[in-house]
Amino acid sequence: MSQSQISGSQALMRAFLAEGVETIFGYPGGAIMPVYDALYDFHDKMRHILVRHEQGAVHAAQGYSRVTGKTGVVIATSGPGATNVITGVADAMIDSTPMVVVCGQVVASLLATDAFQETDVVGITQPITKWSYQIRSAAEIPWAVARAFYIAREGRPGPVVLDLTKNAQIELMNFHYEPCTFIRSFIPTPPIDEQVVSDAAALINQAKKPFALVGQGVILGNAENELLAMLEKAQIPAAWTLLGLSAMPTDHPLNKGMLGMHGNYGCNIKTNECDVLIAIGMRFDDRVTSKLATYAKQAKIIHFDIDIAEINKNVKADVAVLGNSKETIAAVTKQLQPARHDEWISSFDSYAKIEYDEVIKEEIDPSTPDIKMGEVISKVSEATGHKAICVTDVGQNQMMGARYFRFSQTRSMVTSGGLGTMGFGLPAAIGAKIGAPHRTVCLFCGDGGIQMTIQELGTILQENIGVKIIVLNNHFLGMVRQWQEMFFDERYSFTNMKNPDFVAVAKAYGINGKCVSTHEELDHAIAEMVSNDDAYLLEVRIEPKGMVLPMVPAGADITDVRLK
Ligand SMILES: Cc1ncc(C[n+]2csc(CCOP(=O)(O)OP(=O)(O)O)c2C)c(N)n1
Repeated sequence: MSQSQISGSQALMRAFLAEGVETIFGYPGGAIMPVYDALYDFHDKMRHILVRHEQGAVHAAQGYSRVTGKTGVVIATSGPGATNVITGVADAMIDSTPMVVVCGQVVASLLATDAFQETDVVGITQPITKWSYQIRSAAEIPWAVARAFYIAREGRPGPVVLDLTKNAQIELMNFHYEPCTFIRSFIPTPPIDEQVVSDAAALINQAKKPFALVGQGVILGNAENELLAMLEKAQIPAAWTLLGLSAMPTDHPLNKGMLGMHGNYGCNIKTNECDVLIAIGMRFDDRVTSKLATYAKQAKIIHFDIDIAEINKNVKADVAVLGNSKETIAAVTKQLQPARHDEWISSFDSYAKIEYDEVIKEEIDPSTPDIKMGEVISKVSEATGHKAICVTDVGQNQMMGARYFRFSQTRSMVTSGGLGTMGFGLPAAIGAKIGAPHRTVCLFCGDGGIQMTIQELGTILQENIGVKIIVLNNHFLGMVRQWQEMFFDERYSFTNMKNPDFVAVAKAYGINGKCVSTHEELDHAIAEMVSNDDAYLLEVRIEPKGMVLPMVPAGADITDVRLK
């Protein structure tokens, strides 16, 4: 380590390099200019993506992190730059995405004077970060950055914000970097309790009707193989939360589909029929459980999680297996006896058939001239050999993406789960493509959501990022319209959209595209879209009043599945 003096900004760059940072998403401004000046000298070592809005930087970092498993890095200026990252930081917090966000701040001597572009960033971000810290001197930078990456990454991941005063960026300091490996009283990964492992295995060994509910914790713990080994050894059918999607291939015989409000019929019904419910790296979100008072009351509950705060939060666990999913799943599997539950597993089939006949068949292969969302998504998935990364925005497009895209490899679903942030999709797709440049990245978004961050087409133009943007244009804020139809007497209050010519907008940014409104045009355009690795915007005029079904109404029993 060099002992010669360098500026705080250079120290930040060297700390990033020490943490293995390869990509930074950011946007400059007055209070972060010394950092950008240092970045000028490091641009051949780290790629900086200049976004068009700081919210885009955070969502792009999320997309990057989701597909790579690495910690996303964002730089923004103080004041409005910092407040523009807030939505993304909150999104990363609720979806457990590791991220380090560095915001500029006014010089320390001006703090609390309402100086130009001063905001209380630590105050704003404390409830939505794992750690939020103001750095007031250059000497603190290596320590704070090391700690930031450690906290963001370890245990249940999440965002960290560093509020970096301008004087700290300029001051000289002796650089010495030591990665953080321990913080007193912070136990990111609880040690495995062997007794609990035995208790969990005993419950599963006795089960006649075991059912696994799989969440993102499996992906975050890189435990996909361990999960598969467990499910196969004891022949346990499994279903997925929105963020757990893609942890196991869609066509695996034990994969029974998605849980929750727009999940698969059988998965929701069987939740209240299983005798042992094995929740792995999921947090019993209300979109998954619906009414807690009637949720899986007949079952013994085993809850695997790395975060003790999730245990008994919504659903009381009979056995709580704390620890890293890779290790806990493997430990329990070792004590499992090989088993078969053929009748139980095939009992999902009749529900799958009803759902197929009443919902899926018409959705993916419509008998009417109108294009349907499910049709578009299943055709795009097919055209990519089910190997692409599916990024969604929020709304009907999100639920349809989750239902109809098929997955053959992990880390292939990127979506805003807990926060449900419209505008997430386009920048997240950019980050996903940067993280996985050799994979096809398909974004499905609504005509509403794309307009929340549409300026990121400029980032695609500047960085030449080959994302496939599929705008499912129903001229409505579709999901809200669906609720108005079902629960508000069809009073369509401010949900219809008069839209721009999306293809012309894309063209203005140098992106090729097409607008289609028939099934045949759709087929041709999809083939053209996937024929090369360039960016492409496909606007699909779909039926205006499509519905995402099945649906469990908010707050109803999880078995109250509406097929129409
Ligand atoms: C930032 C933000 N504002 C509002 C909402 C509420 N909301 C959820 S879905 C939705 C409609 C989305 O419409 P569109 O983007 O056209 O997609 P569609 O549902 O038609 O697929 C709205 C307004 C939200 N989730 N996020």
